[in-house]
Amino acid sequence: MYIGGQFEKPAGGEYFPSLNPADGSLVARVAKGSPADVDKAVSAATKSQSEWAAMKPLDRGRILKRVAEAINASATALAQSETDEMGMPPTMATMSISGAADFFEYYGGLATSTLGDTIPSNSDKFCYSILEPYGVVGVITPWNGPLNQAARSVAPALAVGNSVVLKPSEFASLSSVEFARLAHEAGLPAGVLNVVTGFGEEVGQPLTAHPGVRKVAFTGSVATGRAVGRTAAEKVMPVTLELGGKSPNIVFDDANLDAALPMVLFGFVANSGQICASGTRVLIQRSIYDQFSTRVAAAAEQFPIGIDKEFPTLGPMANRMQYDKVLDYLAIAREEGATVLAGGGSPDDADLNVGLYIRPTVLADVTPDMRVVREEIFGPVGVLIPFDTEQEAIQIANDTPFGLAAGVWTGSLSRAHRVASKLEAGTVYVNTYHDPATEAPAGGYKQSGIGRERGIAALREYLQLKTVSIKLI
Ligand code: TXE
Repeated sequence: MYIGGQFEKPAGGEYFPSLNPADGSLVARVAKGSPADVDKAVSAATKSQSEWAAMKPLDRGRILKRVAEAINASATALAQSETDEMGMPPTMATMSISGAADFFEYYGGLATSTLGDTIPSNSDKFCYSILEPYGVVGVITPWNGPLNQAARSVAPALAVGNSVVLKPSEFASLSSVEFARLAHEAGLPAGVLNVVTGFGEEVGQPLTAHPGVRKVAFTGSVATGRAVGRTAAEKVMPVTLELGGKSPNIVFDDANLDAALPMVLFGFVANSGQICASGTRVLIQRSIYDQFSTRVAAAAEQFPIGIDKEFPTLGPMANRMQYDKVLDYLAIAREEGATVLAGGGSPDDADLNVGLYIRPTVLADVTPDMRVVREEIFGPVGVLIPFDTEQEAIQIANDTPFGLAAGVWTGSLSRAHRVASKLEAGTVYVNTYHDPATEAPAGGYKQSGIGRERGIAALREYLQLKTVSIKLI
C-alpha cells in the first residue's frame, strides 16, 4: 500500500495472491487492507489536504503535468503489470496507460479554471460565488482498465485541491500502487494521494463510510454502486457512480458497412468485452441483416486471440469469476434458444487453454426478454437484433435499464442528429465506437450512473459551491 508518501505494510499483516489470467501464474502477493489501513490513509490525506488546496493552482497544475510525464516515462512497466494482472494485451494496455497520463496533463491545465461568478443582487450588496474542494475524496476502481479508471477520477479531484484515498480492485492493484509512488516522486506532496489495496467489504465499504471522506467516485457494478450510494446517503455525501451498460450499436442500411464492420465487432470484443460502454446489442436494419450479420460472425471467427499478438487482439477474461460468469451466460443463451453464429465458448487451441480465454461470440435469434439481451455479460459477446424502421431502432435501443453509450451508423446527417437526440445514453457515437476523448464528458443515463467523468464537467464533481454575500455598509 502507499500511504503518506511511503510504502506501508497492511495493519493485519495479511497478503492475498494476484494471479495471471493468461496462465494462472502468481503475479504478486498483495497487501490485504483493513479498516485500520483506511483510517491511516484518510488521516494522511486529511493532514495534507489544506496545504495542497492552498497551493497556487498554477503550481498544482504543474505538479499534475509532471505526474503525467512520470506515467508516460513508466508506461511500458505499468502496462506490463496490468497485462500480467488482468490480461489486457500489451498494446491496448499501453494505450490505456497513456490515456491515464492524458488525464493528468489535461486536468493539470485546468487547475486554474475553477472560476466563480459575480452575482447581480441589491445595489448595497456585493455577491459572488467560489468553488471549493470537498476535502478528502475516496476513489474506488474496478479491474478492467485499472490505472486509466483511477486517473480519470484522481486527476480532476487533485487538480482542484482535494486529496485522495484510492482503493483499486483486488483483481488489479499493482499499477495503482506504483502510480502513487511515481506521483510522489514527481512532486505530489506526501499524503495527497494514498492507495489502500484489498477487498470491497474490508476497504471499499469502510472508505465510503469514513467520516473523514467527503465525496466518493466509484466505478464498478450496479449492485456495488447501489451499496456505495446507500452508505453515502447515510452520510449525505455526494457520489459519482460509473456503472454498467448494455449499449446499443445501431447499423442503418445507408451506413458505410465496410467502416462499420470492424468497429461494430470491436465494440463488443475490445478488452474481451470488459468495458462498461461495450456495444453489446447490435441492431441491424432488416434489409441488410442477413448480409451484415454473416460478415460480423465471420469477422468474429477470425479475430486474433492471445496477448502476444498485434493490436487489435483478444486477451483472456480478467479473472476466474468473470470467465465463469461469461460461460454461464453462454449456457443461458443456449437454454433461452439463441443461435450461436460465432464463438460460444473457450478456444480449442491447446496453447490458449491454460488461460481464461473466451472466443468472440455472436448470438442471433434473440428476443427482448432474454437475459443475454437485458443483462450486462461483460465478456466478448454481442447479440444481433433486426429492426425495420428508425423509430423501432430507437425503441429497442432505449428498452434497457442502462444508458451509458450508444452507436449510430448512417450516411445521413439528419438521421444521425435525429437518432442521437432520442437515444437515452450519456454518450452517442456516430460512425465510430469506443472513441472517448479526455475532454468529452461521459457518464450514465438511468442505472448506468450518476455524475460525469472526463472533460470540464468532471471538475465540478469534485467542487462545492459557496456564495459570499457582502453588505456594503
Ligand atoms: O465489481 P464490483 P466486480 C460489472 C461487470 C462484472 C461485475 C462484477 O458486469 O461482471 O461488475 O465485477 C469494490 N463498498 N463491472 O465484482 O464489486 C471492489 O473491491 C465499496 C462493470 O469486480 O463493483 C472493486 O474495487 N466498494 C464495471 C470495486 O468496488 C466495494 C467494471 C468494483 O467491484 C464494495 C467492473 C463495497 N461494499 C465490473 N464491494 C464498469 N462499469 O466498468 C466491492 N467494492
